Formats: sequence, C-alpha cells, structure tokens
Amino acid sequence: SARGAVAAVDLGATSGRVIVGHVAADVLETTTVARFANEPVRVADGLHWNLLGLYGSVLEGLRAALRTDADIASIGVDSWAVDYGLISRSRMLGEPFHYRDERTARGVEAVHASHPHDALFARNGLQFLPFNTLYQLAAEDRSVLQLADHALLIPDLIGFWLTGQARTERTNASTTGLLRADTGEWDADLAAALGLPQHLLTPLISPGERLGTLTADVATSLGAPRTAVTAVGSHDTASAVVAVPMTSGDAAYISCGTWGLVGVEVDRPVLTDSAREAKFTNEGGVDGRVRLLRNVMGLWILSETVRGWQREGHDVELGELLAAAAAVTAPATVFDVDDSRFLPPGDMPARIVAWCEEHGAPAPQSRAEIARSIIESLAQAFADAAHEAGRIGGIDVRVIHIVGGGSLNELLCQRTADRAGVPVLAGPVEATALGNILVQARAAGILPGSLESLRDLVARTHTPRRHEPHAG
Ligand code: LFR
Repeated sequence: SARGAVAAVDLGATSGRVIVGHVAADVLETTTVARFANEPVRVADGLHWNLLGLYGSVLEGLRAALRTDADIASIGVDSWAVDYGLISRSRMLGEPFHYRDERTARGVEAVHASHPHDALFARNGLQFLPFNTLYQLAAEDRSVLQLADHALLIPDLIGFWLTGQARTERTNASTTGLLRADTGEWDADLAAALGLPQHLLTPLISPGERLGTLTADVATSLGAPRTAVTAVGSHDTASAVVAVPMTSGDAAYISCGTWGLVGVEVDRPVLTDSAREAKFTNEGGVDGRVRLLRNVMGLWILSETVRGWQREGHDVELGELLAAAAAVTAPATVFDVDDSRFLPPGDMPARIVAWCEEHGAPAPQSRAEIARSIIESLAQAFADAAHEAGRIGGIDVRVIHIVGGGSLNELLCQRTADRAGVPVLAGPVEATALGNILVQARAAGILPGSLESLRDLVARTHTPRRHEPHAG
C-alpha cells in the first residue's frame, strides 16, 4: 500500500516547528526536525512579528527535513490567524503587526461606525475579536495601504516566498472578517464599503490544492528538488480540528495552546442571534466543514504570568508550579478569563487581583494559588463554552477532546472534565501538525477518504488519555 513522507511547518504564537510525517494506511509517525522561538518585538510604532527571522528558521527547518528524508512529497504551512504582511511588487512593506498590538482599537471604532457587530456577524459569522483582519486593515496607515498590491496572511506570505504564488487559503481567510459565511467567497461589497482596495485580497485556494512548487532559488538554497507546496488548513485551529480523534457525533473539542478554541464541528454556519450573543464564531474548516467555536483566552494568561515572574528574577518552572497548584486545598476564585484586560501583554497577576477586587471575590495570594485560580477559571470557561457550543450547534455533548499543548496539562484536563461533568479525552499534543500532515498525505494520494477516516487513523495511532469527571 501507499506510503510517503510530507513536511509540516507549524507556526504558533510562541514557537514554530517543522515536523516530518511518515504516513500509510495504518501509520502516522512524526519526527520534529526543528523547533524555534517566535518572539514578538516592540518598536516605536507598535508590537510586531519578526517574520523575516521566522522565515529564516522555516528554511533552516526545511533544510533539516530534506536532509532526513530526501523523498518528501510535499510541504504545507499553517500558523495563527488574522495577521498579514503587505506586499508591493514582492517586497514586504514592514514587519507584520502582532494581533495583540493596541492599534486595532482605532480600526474597531472606524469599522463599527458604519458596520456594527451584529451587521458584520450576519455577513461573516465571526465572534467580535478586536484583532480580526478587517479591523487591522482599517487601522493601517492609508498611504502604506495605497502602495500595497496584496495583503497576505502569514502562511500565505510564507507560501508566496516559497513558490512565488499569491493566494489566500480559505480556512484562514474565514478569520479575516472579509469572507462571506454563506458563500465562502470574498465579501467584495464589505471591502469596498470600508475603503479597502479589492486587489489586496488574492484568489482563494482550498486545503488539499497545490499552491505551487518551490521556486528555483528556494530549491537551490535548500539543496532540494522543486518540491510541491500544498495548501492545508493553514489556520492552525483548522488543522488541529482535522486531527481531533472524534469517533462519535457527540463530541466537543478544545484546541488549547495560547488560545483555547472551544467548539463543535457543524455542516453549515449558525448565524442566529443566540450564536452571536453567546460570542460564537463560524470559521471555515477543511472539506467545507464549519468550526462553530468560541475563542477563550487560553494558556496565554498562565504563560504570560510565568514570563512576568521570570522577568522579575523569580526562578519559576512550569511543571513545579502546576504541581504546587494541584496541591492547593483552599477554594480558588474563578475569574472571567475573557475579560478584555487580559488580552495585551503585561502584569497578569495584578490584573487578576484587580478583577477580584472589583467583583468582591477573594484574590489569590501565593504563586501556587494564582496558578490554581487561572486553571480553575480556564476549566470553567472551557466547560461552559463546550456545552454552549453543543446547545447552539445542536449536539448533545457527551465527551470533550482537548488537543494541543494544553492536553499535557493534566490538572487543566481533569478540572475541565469535573466542571463539565463529561469525560475529557486528552491528546494528541501535536494535533495541528498532524492535521497539516494528514491533509497533505491525502492530497498526495497516500491516504484515501473523508475527515472521519483521517480522524480514525489519529485515534488508532495516538490513543487519548481519559479523564473521568469527579464531583466537587
Ligand atoms: C490560535 C489562533 C486562533 C486565533 C488566534 C489569533 O493559534 O489561530 O484560532 O483566533 O490564534 O490568530
């Protein structure tokens, strides 16, 4: 039977990796050939990604991949959503902004003046998030925007540098706010009404389609043949959902890393008032599925807390901190993790204390108590969003899958099960890369079939860890 290798480039908000997947009908094996930090940089005009640095790391990772496996059939790229680089005749006009940069507030004001959120939701089906691409574009310097030929989302920008082809992959396009939820095509009327030049938006491409092949220059620099580059679910969450080992129709999923993306998979967008009021989003999935989910703040709050302590010179290690948090016996305050004060980088413990004071709740004191309070608050938000997703999507949720980095956090998984009252199935940790690999392998003819058969392969090769719910 068919067997082959593909390379997945997966860029997260704190780190990136290049992973080679070996795939056959009963095989899904991965080797991480490169792992590198992704560190945003603040300069005079705001918070940016160091995209050229990241691209350099991607090339180095691909070199390592091609050294291990000369016969890699294809390359696929995914990353976080919404952010973009402006391109003028193949030149990038400055480093892309980070979605946590505060300039987006200006864009929200400008867009909502003519298109309030409920009017937008009817078109694009998205939860209000102040960093969605349309708000960022509305906050751009108009003279810079005038110079641009295209706005390319991060994976598409890397795909453009690798192949010379300028396309926008559909799952990630669905996070821009400029794609119609009903047709899945660009909302040209909305772009025009917001004064955004049509040519910024490049032709759409679907997961599984071939973007192109490595340019001669890139191939030479990698010492490789002109390998194919395949479009995958280039929104990392879309790839992660492909690899959630859901084997029944009663599952919710949580893709948990920097964010906790909590939802269910449905066949068509849910554009009702109740979906909008419950802060749900309809993002595009692979094979035309819809990811009905809510963005919950995620491990960002915990990792930014730990980073803050480390900056202050404290010797804090995550594993030890979580062990201490698990041992806390005093009841922990559950705070609202989705309060917008937790979005920008900064002093998280101080913000948690301020939240508690404003709400007349006891504030956690020690580092262990703070960590426990964060975990309990995330678990509660996850449990609530999973059941609400089921209610809105018409699914009776009997099991919750947690994939991504958060699946390694046993306390978080257990407390989510406890608070949701249903079992949590944890893993795989590298769901995003697996989803990227699976879609490429299917496009290369190595694997047949439906998303269900791809998920079945994940379930057979990456058995999840089961957490039964306990009362109290
Ligand atoms: C997760 C993610 C979320 C998106 C956020 C910002 O990595 O892609 O789905 O809302 O990052 O892009």
